[in-house]
Amino acid sequence: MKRIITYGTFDLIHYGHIDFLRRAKKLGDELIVGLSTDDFNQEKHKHAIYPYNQRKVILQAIKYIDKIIPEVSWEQKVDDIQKYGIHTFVIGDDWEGEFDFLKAYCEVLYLPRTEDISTSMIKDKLAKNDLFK
Ligand code: C2G
Repeated sequence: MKRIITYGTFDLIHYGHIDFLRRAKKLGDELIVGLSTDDFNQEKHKHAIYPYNQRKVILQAIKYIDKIIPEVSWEQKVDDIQKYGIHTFVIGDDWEGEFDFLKAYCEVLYLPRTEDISTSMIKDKLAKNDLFK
């Protein structure tokens, strides 16, 4: 049983998130997602539109995800890797190198982000009301 773990806010879920999760799941048999809590988002200086419980309901509907745990701190990853017997930690390459310290505990992979889509882009388009230009 090859367990994969990743972490994120996954706000205003979009196809870039979905394709990341599809590729992450392909790395093993089970994918665990550490979903950033609203408090932890504040630490990440991120303001999610959807609160944690709504983001969790959305992730629960995604077939690639087998388990969702709350991400409450930067420090929990090592404990999670040991607690869940994780084989691979994976995250988008916007984080390239940031989690290499986890190589002492499991494989660490950075996957290419999907181009031209992001939650902040969606927010900007909505704010400027130029959704279809
Ligand atoms: N992602 C992607 N392509 C995009 C947008 C996002 O592949 N166009 C990936 C990111 O690289 C990340 C995941 O989708 O691996 C979730 O993205 P965010 O919710 O923005 O994650 P982030 O806030 O960076 O949280 O401890 C780690 C942090 O919690 C990561």
